[in-house]
Amino acid sequence: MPVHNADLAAAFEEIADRLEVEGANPFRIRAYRNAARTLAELPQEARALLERGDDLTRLPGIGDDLAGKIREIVATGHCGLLDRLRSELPPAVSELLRIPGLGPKRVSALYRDLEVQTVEQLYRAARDRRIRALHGFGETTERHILDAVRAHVSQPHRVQLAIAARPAERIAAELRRVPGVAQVTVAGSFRRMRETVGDLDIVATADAPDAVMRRFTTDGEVAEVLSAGRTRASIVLGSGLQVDLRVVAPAQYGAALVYFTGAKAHNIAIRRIAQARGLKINEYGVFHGGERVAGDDEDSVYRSLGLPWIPPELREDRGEIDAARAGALPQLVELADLRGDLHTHAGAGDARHGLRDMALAARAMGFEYLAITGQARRPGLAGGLDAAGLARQGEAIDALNAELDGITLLKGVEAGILADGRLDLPDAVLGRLDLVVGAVHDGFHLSRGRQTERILRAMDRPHFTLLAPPTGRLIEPREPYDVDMPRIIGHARERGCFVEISAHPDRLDLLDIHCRMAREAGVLVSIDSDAHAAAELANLRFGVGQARRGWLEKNDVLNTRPLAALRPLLQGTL
Ligand code: DGT
Ligand code: CA
Ligand code: CA
Repeated sequence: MPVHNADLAAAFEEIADRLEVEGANPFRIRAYRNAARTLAELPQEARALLERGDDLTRLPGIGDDLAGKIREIVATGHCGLLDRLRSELPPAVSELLRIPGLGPKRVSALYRDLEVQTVEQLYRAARDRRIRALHGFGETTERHILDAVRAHVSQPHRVQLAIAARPAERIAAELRRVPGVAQVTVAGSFRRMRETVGDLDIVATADAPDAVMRRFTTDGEVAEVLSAGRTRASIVLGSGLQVDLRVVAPAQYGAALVYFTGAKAHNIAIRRIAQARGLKINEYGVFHGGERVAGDDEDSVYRSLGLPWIPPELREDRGEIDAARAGALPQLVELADLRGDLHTHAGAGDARHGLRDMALAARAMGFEYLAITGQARRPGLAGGLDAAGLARQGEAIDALNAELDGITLLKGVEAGILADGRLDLPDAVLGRLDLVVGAVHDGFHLSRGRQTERILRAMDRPHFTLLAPPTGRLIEPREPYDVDMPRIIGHARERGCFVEISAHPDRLDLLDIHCRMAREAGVLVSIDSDAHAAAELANLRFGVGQARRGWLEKNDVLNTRPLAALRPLLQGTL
């Protein structure tokens, strides 16, 4: 197995962790951490550099000793020092160190005094109240450890975007109120609108950081302050979500924002461009020799690299830099471009609001139309719609449309795609509707071939309009079922039907790469909330984020069409 930079970086991080538990010299520990970082960011493989006979000590933070370790690992796949450290301390130390509140000192005390070697043993020690007696621990610490272990084992390590949005926006708003604070932005994967975030990264500007740091580390939801320096701090909220804050001078805002927005791969790519132009870029600015040439705002940073500003959702090093250079960045769709929502539930089944409430909420969002798409009746579903139920709902919709100005309700249904590709309502019933959303509700275990086939056959039904998230992905806990998306998108194009991004926080599919595929195939994507209550229409912004990550422009999105243009498109599928 060839050794990659990521393997080298992981080995050095583990060495640093273990040295820290052993109480080694802090400079030595830092040297390994810096080297890990250098390796992780290195554009070429260290292995290749060695093969070329390059001198690794020319890399930042790599001295003779570390260069020797890199050579050793590349040549043998092993590191003698790490092997020795592993034999001295339990293998699960690295995992113990990742539990909030457990620094190396505590991990080593727990190991020495209570023989705690694993997370499981840690849990039992805390539960049995053996930790409080240790020197330097106490009852409160023990309780925090117990909570942290529970959070560590029971929670997914990533948090859904919509869930993270609540603390993100609350904390940002509170920091903005601190006197002397000018700008506060939640950067990182949150700003890139990834469907889940590992932690939150906040960048704030202030001439003096003290007040904003204090406000941050004393936030009402803090369970643990992991670190608190002069300009940077990390906290863990009661929910287990970690939040990092970085306070910079107003003139460094742009550079810090670019850096902490990432993604890391994007940062590495733009650093390479900077190097080629004889510039140095970091979180403080862009420099030419000793002179600072950019960094006040993001625009100046990109301009100094000869690029236009790149929207955060595109910053994944997936072609955005070439597109920027060529002046070919997409004009990304915005929430304000949406004219309606084509997949919502009201007035039937598990919907929590009546048709009128939903219609008024949609109108208040500035929408022109709203499709009501209750679920068709099926075994095990309470309140599903049959032909008679749909007819009654159709009459109620006609009455509301006659009464309400400024919003038009469309008649739809969410039909289940059966195992053989039929839909769970007869064609004669579906034909009376404005649109039919097809969804897979069961049979997630089918093979990739059969799953794909059943969806293709369903799309062939005469009244099929819009395919609800065909990956059936629930971010947690259900794994995606395997389908052949290129085939499905190709078929949608032949058939003239559409695919959906569900803005529902649990779903957020299509995946961004499939959005891009749909765009390239000319298949329109509908961004829908799947709302079961009026307030859930607000989730559409996360669907728009997903569309933007998939490079979609206004014209690529079905429900940016005004009603007059939408109707013939829907008709075309009936
Ligand atoms: P997450 O938290 O896993 O959802 O993903 P991010 O992208 O928020 O990653 P995070 O929180 O580790 O770091 C925030 C940003 O900081 C990241 O997007 C880019 C930047 N960053 C972090 N570590 C490095 C690094 O080692 N090198 C470079 N160039 N940038 C980094
Ligand atoms: Ca993050
Ligand atoms: Ca972070």
